[in-house]
Order: sequence, then structure tokens, then C-alpha cells
Amino acid sequence: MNILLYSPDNGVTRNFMPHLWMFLLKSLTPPEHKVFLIDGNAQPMTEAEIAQYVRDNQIELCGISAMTRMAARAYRMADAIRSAGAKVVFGGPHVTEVPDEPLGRTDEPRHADAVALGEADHTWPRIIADAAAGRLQEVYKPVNENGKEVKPSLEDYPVIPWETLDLSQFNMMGKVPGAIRTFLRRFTHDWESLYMIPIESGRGCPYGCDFCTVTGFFGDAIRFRSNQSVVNELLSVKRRAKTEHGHMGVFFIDDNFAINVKRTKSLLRDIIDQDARLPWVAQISINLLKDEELLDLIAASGGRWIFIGLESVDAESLKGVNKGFNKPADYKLALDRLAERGIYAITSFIFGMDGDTPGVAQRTQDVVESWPPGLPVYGLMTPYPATPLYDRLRDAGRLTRPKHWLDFRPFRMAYTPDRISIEQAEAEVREAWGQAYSPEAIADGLNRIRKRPYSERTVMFFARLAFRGIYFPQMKRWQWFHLIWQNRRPLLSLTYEAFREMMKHKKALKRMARSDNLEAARKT
Ligand code: B12
Ligand code: SF4
Repeated sequence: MNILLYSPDNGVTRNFMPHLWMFLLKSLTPPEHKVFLIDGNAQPMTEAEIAQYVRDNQIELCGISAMTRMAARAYRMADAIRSAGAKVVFGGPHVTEVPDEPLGRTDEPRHADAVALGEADHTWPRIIADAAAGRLQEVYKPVNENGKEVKPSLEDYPVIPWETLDLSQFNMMGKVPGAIRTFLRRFTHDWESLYMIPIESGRGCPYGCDFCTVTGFFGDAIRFRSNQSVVNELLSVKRRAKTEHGHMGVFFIDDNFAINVKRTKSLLRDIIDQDARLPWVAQISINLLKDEELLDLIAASGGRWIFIGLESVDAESLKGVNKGFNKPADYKLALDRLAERGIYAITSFIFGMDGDTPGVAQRTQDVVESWPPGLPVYGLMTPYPATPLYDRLRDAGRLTRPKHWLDFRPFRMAYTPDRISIEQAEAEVREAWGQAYSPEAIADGLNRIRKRPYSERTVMFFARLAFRGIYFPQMKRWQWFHLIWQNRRPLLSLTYEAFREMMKHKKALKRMARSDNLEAARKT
């Protein structure tokens, strides 16, 4: 059977990283079936194009996953795929939370032939067998023969063959302007490709923040893969980077990579001992970033960026969403300690919490400016179905758009916070992005780390330009020109520094060659 795994575009950003579920399900597919992968964020397609693709490749079964924000888009694509003759099965967090919706059991038309609820590691082979035999069922639950829910232990985690997979749609070098690519090819030998690879080392988070779907979906029982299987996966990614003269970074997509600090340390030690080091990013909550030994191991094993859900600089707002374990008073110390080791933070903030009042953007910015520079990201509190937040707001009749996902609009609220209007909360997000990514803020951030190595400052500069794009449209060439022009001062200064270093290096090489010649002449 020909199977397509499809991830719809999110309507906001391009993907910098493939979705792991596709590669995981591909690895769990029996070898007699052929699997095609399309990520709509990397390879955008219209409904007509996807239907044609399904016909051209004689796809019989299509698996689609979608976060809540992509649901409407996913449903439209599913309709096109079904009209082209393939069966559609949906999986992932959104349909697990509202399974009746894609099956047409609500007031929404039907978009799926089947849904897979929860973690599908064990159900996917069953779905394929049923589809191949023409007896696809409507709902697949991850339960045993007694109907009891079973969470995959991750002990038998499949091998994802990163070394041989076709990743061309995710090569970020493809998005780099041609002139820069030619320059890099001329002067270096290792910029043929650039990938960010998602790897999971464990699942589950026990913290149960009110707005988050993770505790409900993966459960509060944390499960880990063996250290060795993670190390092997890293080694395979590393080998690929070498053979294709490219660069590969890893995103440990665990929701809380250091949830068990002892185990994280032991994994990082194994990564170091077996030289499976690659530059990596992970999500870790701030309360776990106090342990200096952990921070040393993060740095030594290749950790470069930590994604931290700070959410708010106001302790009361945090308590209101069951995230009181985040202590704003401790943020700076943890971020300083990371920066001392050359590790920077992607700090995520949510506006529109019930405690928020007008001016929240400025208050947050004042605090952020006292930290080492990083990549702040700002969003609005979004009630995802089946979360405690959603249920609370629905029961109180406060949802202004109860099915906001069917009418997805980026950076738009779906309820009225109690101390700030919807319009004001949205304006605060706009202001926060504007302030944090202004040319002045970018220059100031670089200035704050002027004593750090050149490579760190360059990465910070380009990462800031790229992250700005999450909020401000900058897909088009002229938008990039404008951005570069606005930030020309730090760019020129970094370029000049690189040129100076290159000249110094050349001179040193010449000096060495001259002294070698003298030495040789003396000997003859
Ligand atoms: C990595 C990640 C990202 C990455 C990007 C995604 C990527 N390219 O991988 C980044 C950091 C960019 C990101 C951003 C966001 N994310 Co995110 N992200 C994750 C994270 C941490 C891991 C995803 C993952 O790979 N998991 C591991 C795989 C194996 O699990 P899985 O995808 O669920 O797949 C399993 C099952 O669901 C099922 N399955 C999944 N798909 C399918 C399909 C079929 C056909 C079948 C049969 C089965 C199946 O089988 C798999 C194996 O068991 C999850 C949380 C989590 N732990 O999953 C959040 C999560 C998916 N993100 C979430 C959110 C909200 C966001 C943002 C909207 C946050 C924001 N406000 O900006 C943005 C939106 C990004 C965008 N522009 O679209 C929510 C989604 C909730 C929801 N109901 O939609 C999650 C669940 C986290 C949360 N806090 O609740 N995210
Ligand atoms: S700590 Fe993060 S992953 Fe865990 S429940 Fe809270 S927001 Fe979700």
C-alpha cells in the first residue's frame, strides 16, 4: 500500500524543523508498504495539488496530524485527499482532544475516515493492517485487550534512520540567498546543508499547567528511552552531517528535558563520553536550571539554546494558571549562569492571563533587558480544548470564540481576560515583539555580550533576525533587504571583525610558512 504522511502548514511560519511524528510512524510502518512524507510548512501545496499528488502516487492511506491551530487547514486538505480516493486517518493532540469533530459527529462536516487517539506507537501498525485489509475502523485507542490505556514504554523505541532519510525539503540552506551560498561554498567545505533534527529522549510532564495539553495527552508518568538508544541516534545524525559536508543541530523535543535531573546528567555524560556531541536545543523549565553541574554538562555536551516557558514576570499571574513553580525572582540568576557558559535562552511569554493589566509588555521588557540577551517570544493565552483552562473559561461562559481553531487567526484571543481588553492584550503582544526585536534592542543585546566569542555573537545576531519573523512578516526578499538595512551597523561590525580575523589568520599562516622555509634552508 502507498501511504502518505502529511503535516499541514501552520499559516504563520515556515518550518525550521521536521515534525518527528512523521519519521516515527514511518519507522513503525511494516516494510512492505511505501511511505511518502510531505510537510506543508516546508513544501506548501494547494488542495488541488495535494489531490493530484495522491492520484499520481496512488496513495491509498493518508495519515494527517495537526496542532489545534492547524485544524481547519488540515480538514480542508483532508477533504481534497479523500476526494482523490485515499482514506484519511487523523492523529495527534487536536483530534485526541476533540475526536468527534473530524468524524463529523458535531456540527462540522466529516473530514476523516478514522482517528487515532493519544500515542499511536502501538496502534499505527494495526491501522495499516486494517486499512490494507479494507476494514479500517473509526476510532483507534491505545488500549490493551482489557480496554486499559497503555502508554508506550519507549524501551523498544524504533531506529529512525536519519543517515538515509530524504530530508531535502527541510534543508535550511535552501532558504539562504544564492550569493551567500556561493560564498560559503567557496570558502568553506561544510555548508552544503543545514538541518535541525527532532529527537525525543522521553515523554510526559507531571506539572499540569492549566493551559497546556501535555500532561493530559502524555500523562504525568514520565518515560525515558535508554541513554544508549539516544546516543546511537545522535551518532547517526553526526555521521550524516559529516558525509554530506553539512551542519546538523538537534532539538530534544521532550517537554522538560531535565525533568529527572539525575537521568539527564547521566545521558549528557554518555553523550560526552561517546563523543555524540552536536549543537543542541532543549526545553527545560526554569526551576530545574539551578544545578551548576547540570549546566556544565549541558555546555560540555553541545547545549546551545534552552527554550524556557517563563510565561510571565508576575508571580500572581503564574499562580493563576497553576505555574507557581516558576519564580520570577529567580529568573535572572538562572539565565546569567547559562550565559556564562555560552548558553542562551528562548524565553516564552504569554499575555492575556487573568492577572495581566495594561502595560504588561513594557513591564516585561524592563525585566527582559536586565537579563543576558536571548530570543523572547510572545503569545496570547490560548484555551486549547480539553485543558483545565478551556473547561474553566467555557463553564464561566467566557469564551468569545469557543471553536477558535475552525476560524484560526494568529495572535487573536478567544476569550476576554478579566483585567485587560482583548484589543489591549493583542496590542501588548505587538508592542512586546516590536520592542524586543527593534534594531536598537538587537544592537544593545550584542553589546551586552561583546566580550563573548565571535561565533556566539554572530549566531545571536542571525537568530534574532530569524525569530523576529515569527511575528513580523519577512518571507519576501525585499522584507529581508529592509531588515538587513535596518540592522546594518551590527552586521557591518561583525563582517569587519570576521575580515580582520581572517587577515590575522592569513598572516600567521604566512609567518609559519616562512619560518618552515628558513628551517628547511638551514638543514640543507
Ligand atoms: C517540538 C514542538 C514544537 C516545535 C515545532 C514543531 C515541530 N516541527 O516538531 C516548535 C517549538 C516550533 C513548536 C511550536 C509551537 N507549538 Co509545539 N510542540 C512541540 C512538542 C514539544 C513536541 C512535538 C513532538 O514531536 N512530539 C513527539 C511526537 C512523537 O509526539 P506527537 O507529535 O504527539 O505524535 C504522537 C501522537 O500524537 C500520534 N500522532 C501524531 N500525529 C499522528 C498522525 C497520525 C496519522 C497518527 C496515526 C498518529 C499520530 O503518534 C505519535 C506517536 O505516539 C509538543 C509537545 C509534545 N511533547 O508533543 C508541542 C505541542 C505540539 N506544541 C503546541 C503548541 C501550542 C505550539 C505553539 C502553537 C506554541 C505557540 N503558542 O506558539 C507553536 C506553534 C508552531 C507553529 N508555528 O505551528 C501544543 C499543541 C497543542 C494543541 N492541541 O494544538 C503541544 C502539544 C504542546 C503543549 N504545550 O500543549 N512546537
Ligand atoms: S511545564 Fe511545560 S510541558 Fe509541563 S505542563 Fe507546564 S507548560 Fe506543559
